[in-house]
Amino acid sequence: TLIAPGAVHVPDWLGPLRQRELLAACREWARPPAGLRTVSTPGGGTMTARQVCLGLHWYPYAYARTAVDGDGAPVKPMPGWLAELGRDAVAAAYAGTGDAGTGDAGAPAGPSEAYDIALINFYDGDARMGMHRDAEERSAAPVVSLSLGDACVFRFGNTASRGRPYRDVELRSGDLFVFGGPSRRAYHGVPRVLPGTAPPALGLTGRLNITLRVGGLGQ
Ligand code: MD5
Ligand code: FE
Repeated sequence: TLIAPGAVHVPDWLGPLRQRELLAACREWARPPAGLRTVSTPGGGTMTARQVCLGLHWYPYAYARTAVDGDGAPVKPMPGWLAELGRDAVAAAYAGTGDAGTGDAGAPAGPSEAYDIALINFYDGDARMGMHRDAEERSAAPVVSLSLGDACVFRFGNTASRGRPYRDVELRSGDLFVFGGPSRRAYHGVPRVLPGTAPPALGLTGRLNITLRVGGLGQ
């Protein structure tokens, strides 16, 4: 479903088996060193979603090679299979819009732009994420978002301000969302998680979101 130019929602893209595999991988990545951490914001607060990074470590508002605001360990590498999943996700999303990632659907990553960063956010029942833009990547390649566990209300906004107009979309376990083209720099957030909505067989309480990104930040 095309939500806005470049913004494509593909419900239920990951089947139950791939959801379970991805969750198992996230649980491994969440372990120390450079594992799951609470992110402090420059204003003195903390983010309610906890995070683990692969490839490069995000901290407000920059990337680093080590978990600078965690245990200082080198960030875990981005696995090749996850980079491929990012590329496949973009192809699948834009194929569904009928114009293969050109024009209104947004441009796919260039041939030399591999997905090299994964940010994994864990939301418990009362976690949320305020309206923000993702601007630390230098590449214009689409951001790939994969959701696991409890559903959430995802708020997709505009490029001018945090306020209206925005559109609320429910994201459920297994859903893919690709943000490319003009939507790459739109404001967005997660106003709430919907506790108790995870598929029972997955064995996850809370919500996990995996974003795959092209940094364009060099080696
Ligand atoms: C989430 N994560 O559900 C979201 C999914 C983050 C974050 O926002 O920064 O980790 S990614 C949503 C996204 C990325 C890039 C552009 C746009 C949305 N957008 O234009 O709406 O945990
Ligand atoms: Fe974001």
